[in-house]
Amino acid sequence: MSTIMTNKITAKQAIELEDKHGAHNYHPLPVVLERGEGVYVWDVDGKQYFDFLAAYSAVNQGHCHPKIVSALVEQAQKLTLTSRAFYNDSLGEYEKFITAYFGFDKVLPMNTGAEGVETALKLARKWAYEKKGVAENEAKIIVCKNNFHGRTISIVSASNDPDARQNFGPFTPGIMAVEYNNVADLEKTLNEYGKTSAAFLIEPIQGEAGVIVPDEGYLKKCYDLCKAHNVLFIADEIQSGLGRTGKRLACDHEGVHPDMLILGKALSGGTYPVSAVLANDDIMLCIKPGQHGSTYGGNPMACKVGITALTVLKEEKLSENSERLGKILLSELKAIQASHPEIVKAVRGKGLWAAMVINEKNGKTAWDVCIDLMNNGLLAKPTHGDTIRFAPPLVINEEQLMECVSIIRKVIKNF
Ligand code: IF1
Repeated sequence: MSTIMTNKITAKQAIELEDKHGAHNYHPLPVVLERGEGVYVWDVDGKQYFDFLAAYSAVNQGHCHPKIVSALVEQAQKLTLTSRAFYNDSLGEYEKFITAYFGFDKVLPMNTGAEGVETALKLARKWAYEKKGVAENEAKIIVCKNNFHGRTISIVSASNDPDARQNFGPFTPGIMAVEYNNVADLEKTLNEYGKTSAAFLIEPIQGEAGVIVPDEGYLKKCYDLCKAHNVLFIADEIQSGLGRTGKRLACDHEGVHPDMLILGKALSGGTYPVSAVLANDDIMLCIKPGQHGSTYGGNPMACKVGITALTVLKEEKLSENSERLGKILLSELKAIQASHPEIVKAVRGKGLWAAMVINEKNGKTAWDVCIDLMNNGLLAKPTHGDTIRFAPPLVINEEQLMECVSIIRKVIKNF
């Protein structure tokens, strides 16, 4: 029988092509994916994996969610992009929907998370000069150490990660950093710089730093301090939001309603770059026509996909599922730590978002654990060398979760 010639690429070919023709700005796990559905992905050889990274929480609704994909496909055959030079029939509907969903007067639609963060910083500065009365070019932005807010020059200007900053200077001025989960440090900084500070930008849980969950009440105390100093509290919920921590937003755990909310990633269910900044009129209307924008910002595709992704989140009760199964995940990971304390240094998490810190043992690292996990059908990736983040799609069910826990237990046991 003649072999059926397919133009299907092999894993080796795919990796070689990327190595030869692509920038080397990543070091991916050696797996070449071809298809995704729900909690599963398949590689080019047909091997199935649990995706325990969910594209860093962009596919909370599961890979290729049928409702989100059909919203994308339907709009793609109608009208994909008008630019904001003209109105279209989708943007107003989306703006009404998302501002009602999160309780803000207005939204400024962008595309990537970093653009959302940059937009929030520009809004905060504008507000500081035009509403708070800070002297021109004096406005300060306060961030937290070990933050991750994206890769643009102003955002890495706020980073203390050498890899993010090395040889990308000179950096944007007017940014100060305080210790995360340390109210006194923020209080000290606000007492000294509060008068010229525009905003405090924070991840309610620090993702890239390794799922760092602050003490109960930390967010609320920071919010109250910001209010006392007339400084805007900006929540970067690009990764922590949209059900990941077991609530609609991580801020919801403490009943904090931020002055500005930044969303991205799962705002499209992983089908299209969609980000958003939400705020009330006193902040949002500081930006006038022609003072900010983006070619694709608020395009009809993003609007239809955004409405559907948020609807799926609510209709399928994904935050509730994340809360319930997250408790099981955390207790199971802590049980694995208890059985192998020499390998597992720490376990942290909230909702379906956890991190396991690995003790390097005879030269084997978290990366090696991820390779073993991959060989056992579960994909996860380390951050900062020794920490493995676990973040499955929020559509996972208890049976699938327990199967993943047994894979993790088996790999740690054999480590
Ligand atoms: C990469 C990290 C996670 C984010 C928060 C803004 C952004 C991100 C809290 C910017 C993006 C992504 C970037 C992606 C990997 C991933 C990541 F490892 F880089 F740090 F999730 F932790 N705020 N995070 O987490 O959003 O511009 O990327 O849409 O750079 O490899 P973006």
